[in-house]
Amino acid sequence: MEGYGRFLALLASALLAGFVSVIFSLVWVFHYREGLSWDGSAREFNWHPVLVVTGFVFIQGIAIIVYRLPWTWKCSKLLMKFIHAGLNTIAMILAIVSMVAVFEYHNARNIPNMYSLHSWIGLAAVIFYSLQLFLGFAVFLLPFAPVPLRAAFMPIHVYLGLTIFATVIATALMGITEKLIFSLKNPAYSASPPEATLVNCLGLLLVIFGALILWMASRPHWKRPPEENA
Ligand code: ASC
Repeated sequence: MEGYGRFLALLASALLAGFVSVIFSLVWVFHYREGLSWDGSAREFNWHPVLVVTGFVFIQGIAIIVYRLPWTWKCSKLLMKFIHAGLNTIAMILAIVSMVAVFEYHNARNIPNMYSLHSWIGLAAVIFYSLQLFLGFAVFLLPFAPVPLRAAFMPIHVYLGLTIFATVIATALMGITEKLIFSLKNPAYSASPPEATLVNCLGLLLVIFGALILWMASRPHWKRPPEENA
């Protein structure tokens, strides 16, 4: 493989950025907020950033690049499709649970739902992601779709997948910003308290993670080599 060492260095960097993002989201909710629970309180809301960062960003990012891991090229294509679909299914479930946490918290506190741009784009991302998963399963995993249909749908699937992933990261940045403005009162966000610095760094890490995944996913020479009857 051309540039194997470079691929591994990028992969290690992406895994580190993703892993530290998850840790930062946990430090945020446990150290600076009230932790996690499922009782309609602000602690139920806190599942939202944790599950989005873990599932909708980190796991989705890994799902995108599984075909490009060179040591999987000797595994069957079907197995890799199941891993790709399985990781995306886990990410979808975590994204849905993360939204339920917000709705339950809002409803328990009489906070309006679905008014912010973050919520509009976020809900659209979850809907398109679920549609993408369903269509990908029907076209690429079930044995019914003819090869010409698979070939025609593939560029759309790749384009939609990368666009949804980038949109999810942009939406997470909006959500992080909203939450800091809402919850930092004394001292305010503008006074740069430690929580604000930590969470700004979380946003920066999400952008770095996204940039690395999109780079690895878009280099043609790191594609899984085509095989007969695949
Ligand atoms: C599949 C599969 C591929 C593509 C190809 C059409 O289901 O395994 O490699 O679709 O057949 O682009």
